[in-house]
Amino acid sequence: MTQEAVEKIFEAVAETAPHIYSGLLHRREYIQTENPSSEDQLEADIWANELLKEKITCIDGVGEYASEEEREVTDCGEGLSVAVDPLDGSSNIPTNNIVGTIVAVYDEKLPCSGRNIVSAFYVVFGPLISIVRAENGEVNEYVVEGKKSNGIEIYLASEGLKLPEPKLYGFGGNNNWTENFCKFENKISEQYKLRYGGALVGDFNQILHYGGIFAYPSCKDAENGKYRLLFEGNPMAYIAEMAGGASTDGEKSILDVEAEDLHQRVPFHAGNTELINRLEEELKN
Ligand code: FBP
Repeated sequence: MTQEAVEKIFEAVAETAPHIYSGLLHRREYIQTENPSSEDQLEADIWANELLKEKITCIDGVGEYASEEEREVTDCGEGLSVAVDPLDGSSNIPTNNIVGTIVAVYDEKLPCSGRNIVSAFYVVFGPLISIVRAENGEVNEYVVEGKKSNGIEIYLASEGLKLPEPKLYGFGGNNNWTENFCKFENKISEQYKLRYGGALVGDFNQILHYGGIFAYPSCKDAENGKYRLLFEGNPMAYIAEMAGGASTDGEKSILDVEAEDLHQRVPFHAGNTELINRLEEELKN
């Protein structure tokens, strides 16, 4: 039953992706509302959430739907809990840079630990629509093609993705880093090439493909960083770890961070294991 429901959730997200992509054109304006994390919302944020919510809540085997755009969890029956960031990096929409969708499927009521994830995936709206999916010890990448008939075609693009030798780094929040994180960044910047695009999906995706480390760390003005644990931190940490890498909140795997609040934030670092170990050492000093 669980696997059947996970499959349907994946299909629902894949089917919705081309609609979200093509619908962005007329929904690029900010509206007068904020999400539960006090961030301004675009029309596209609300609309993408409604599309995904409608498709996911009617799946047999889904018990809860939660969104970065909604304050409360929606109860929709018995079964898995689905946490969605409908449009990650939406401040990239007005400038036409990368955005995406992040989905975490938990086998426990929310809020719960990242150790309860049974599947995680993210959609990248880039030159192509791709989906990276982690489950049962494997990370695969798919390309989704929307058809004129409103149907979709899904192609398996890469099987068993593993983080290669490190090449890149990308760190958010640079004007407020702590002293220890600045020291770490100084060393890393001498060894690796910087790439930062302002959307977790795009920034993490290039680390997954080229190797390296991505972080939005604890900052002087935001001790817990920027990312929401249940919607962003956990699913990306789960994917990084399943691809042979590691994640940390600075001390331990993000998957071991206790979840107390639906919208709680977490300092996020993920990438090749040796770099995550070096970072943890540096932050201890
Ligand atoms: P949302 O757009 O879903 O709120 O995500 C937050 C986010 O846009 C991340 O995708 C991105 O990595 C980060 O904020 C960018 O932050 P900053 O503007 O500080 O670089």
